[in-house]
Amino acid sequence: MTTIDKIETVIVDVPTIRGHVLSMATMKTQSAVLVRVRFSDGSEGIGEGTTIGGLSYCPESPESIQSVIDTYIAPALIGSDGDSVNGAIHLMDKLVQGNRIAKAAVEIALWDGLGKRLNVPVSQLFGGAVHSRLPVAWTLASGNSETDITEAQQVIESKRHNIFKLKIGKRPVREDVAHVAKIKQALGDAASIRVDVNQAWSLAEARWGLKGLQEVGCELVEQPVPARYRGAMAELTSGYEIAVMADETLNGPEDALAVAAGKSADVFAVKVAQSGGLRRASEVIAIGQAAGLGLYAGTMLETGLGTAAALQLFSTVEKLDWGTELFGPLLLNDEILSDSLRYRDFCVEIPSGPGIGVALDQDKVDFYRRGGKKSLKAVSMK
Ligand code: MUC
Ligand code: MG
Repeated sequence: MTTIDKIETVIVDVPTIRGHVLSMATMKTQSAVLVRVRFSDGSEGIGEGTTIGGLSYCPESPESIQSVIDTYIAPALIGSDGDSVNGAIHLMDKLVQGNRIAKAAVEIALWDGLGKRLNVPVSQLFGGAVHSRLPVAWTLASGNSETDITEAQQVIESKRHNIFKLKIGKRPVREDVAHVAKIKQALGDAASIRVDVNQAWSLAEARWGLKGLQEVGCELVEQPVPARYRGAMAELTSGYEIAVMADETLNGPEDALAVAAGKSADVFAVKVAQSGGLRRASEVIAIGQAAGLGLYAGTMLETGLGTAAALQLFSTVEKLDWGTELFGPLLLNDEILSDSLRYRDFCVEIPSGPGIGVALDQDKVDFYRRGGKKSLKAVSMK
């Protein structure tokens, strides 16, 4: 039996290419928890657990993710069967409540190790890829309409993206709608425009917001109201033509079932980290499919590592009605993989090697490692 010998974690703090302005925080750095699992036969697997804006996005932080893995998950898994990813998932669920991102980081490393030992990509462990590349959106979040328009025009020109998610919710609703209108007008039919409010609106604000957004040609609104207001999400979903997408409200299969049963969204933003790993994300996908909802591959702005893991899973999903936003590594000022993921022709290519199909550049990991010589400030927010 191949057993789990060692689980190591490190936090890397990598600067972003520009300030990423969200309703709850402005990111200038992305902090990712990288996991390396060493197995008894000498093989290894790597994983990533990442959140957004410290503790401003969800109840897990980079520091809590690392601490949960080091203190509770690693000691429990050492010595157990390295080939039984399901066994590890059950053990983690038994010993650790919540903390889905921490569990996802370890689970990804276990799938990676298993795929490498079997010499197959992780997509094959989920039944096989049906896509070799997937459409990929870009987020416009500089905080300035003119800068966003220039940025969008550049990436359309270079055929990198023609789907844009605009981050709104920080300014008054009327100003946000005007900002979206300006960008839609400048880009015209060359682009699909969607917005993410990151829970910032009350129901009353959201009613005005959705009305205004659909009038200016925006196609979708993500998480307009707080995650716990599923009734408000249901009212907005049935009350307007514009598609409503669930993000923060969707933490694993149980939430997916509740959102589907309550008709609280038209679309699921499926996030591997938020779901609790690749297995749980595949269950969220299955619930969305069974309920006839639209699917979208979401991101926690992971580095290339976590992004590649997500690509392995989403390459197996036949219909991703709204595409993906798996652009995380492009928001970072530096690459921590030895070979970058490839973005071209408005798509991201699925890595084809064994496991999740990517390797870390160890020098870069050492360079950006928290506590290392070049350590950046932990979380840089406004
Ligand atoms: C979110 O809330 O969806 C995903 C893309 C992006 O720019 O921010 C995230 C988080
Ligand atoms: Mg979102």
